[in-house]
Amino acid sequence: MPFRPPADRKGAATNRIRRVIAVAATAPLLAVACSAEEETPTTAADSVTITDQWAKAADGGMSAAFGELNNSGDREVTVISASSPVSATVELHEVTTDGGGAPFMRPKAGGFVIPARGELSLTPGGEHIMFIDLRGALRTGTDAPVTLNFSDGSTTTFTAQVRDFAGNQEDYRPDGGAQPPAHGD
Ligand SMILES: [Cu+2]
Repeated sequence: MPFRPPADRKGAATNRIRRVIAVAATAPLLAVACSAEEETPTTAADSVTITDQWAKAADGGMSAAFGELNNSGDREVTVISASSPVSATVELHEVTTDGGGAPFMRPKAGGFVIPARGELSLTPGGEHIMFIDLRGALRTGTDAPVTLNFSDGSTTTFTAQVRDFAGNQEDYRPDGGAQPPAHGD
């Protein structure tokens, strides 16, 4: 192809056409790849396992559950909510810091995302499953069942072992930390 200066509009148009042809040529390949993926329907619940799950012992009020979530699937999955018989309300929380550097926790916008073939650690001081308004004491050595609800409608239930744990008494700011200084979210 002969050299054309950048100002040559005909040359630019030719390049644009070549690009369209290139995209059209790859489109059938993409269609094949997509339909192959749809032939293996796995729910998020099928792909996710939890290990080392535990919950913090508490006399009442609030507590939390933790563990290692593992996604064996090829697509990222999202936990959008959780429930448990141990408390009236269960929330998906993250811990962040305010303008003064003080840690606090709040509902995690968008839920918990577990990357494809990846892991998500729920830890004290990090993302965790929050029990609010415990229906009774969570005693060490007992079990707390927790159900995770995924964005595709599937669910999985695991049992967290209740343990003594004294650390991480984060401030709870259900409004997302909108006290001054405001964060704008
Ligand atoms: Cu929390």
